[in-house]
Amino acid sequence: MTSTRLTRFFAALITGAALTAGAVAQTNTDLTPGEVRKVDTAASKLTIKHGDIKNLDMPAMTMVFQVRDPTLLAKVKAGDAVRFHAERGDGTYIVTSLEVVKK
Ligand SMILES: [Cu+2]
Repeated sequence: MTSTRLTRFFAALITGAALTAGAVAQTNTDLTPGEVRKVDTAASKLTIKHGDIKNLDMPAMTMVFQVRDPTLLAKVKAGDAVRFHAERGDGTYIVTSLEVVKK
């Protein structure tokens, strides 16, 4: 590798790392409506009563999700209406993005 190619390689690596958190949401941005039932900050988990999740082929239900980015938990509390995106992973379901629906 020339030094220029090496530089590009590392630039790509850094960019890739920065994008990892949002990458899934970028390729599939389906947002599902839901209502937060419980926020478990210690375990980085959210209980959400959710509508149909098209990308997971899941009907409406109330269930526990793992949260990829624990800082998301600071934005919500029980009773909040939200829209979120979830992915399958590590034998569980992971919320990858979340926004509070303003009333
Ligand atoms: Cu579910």
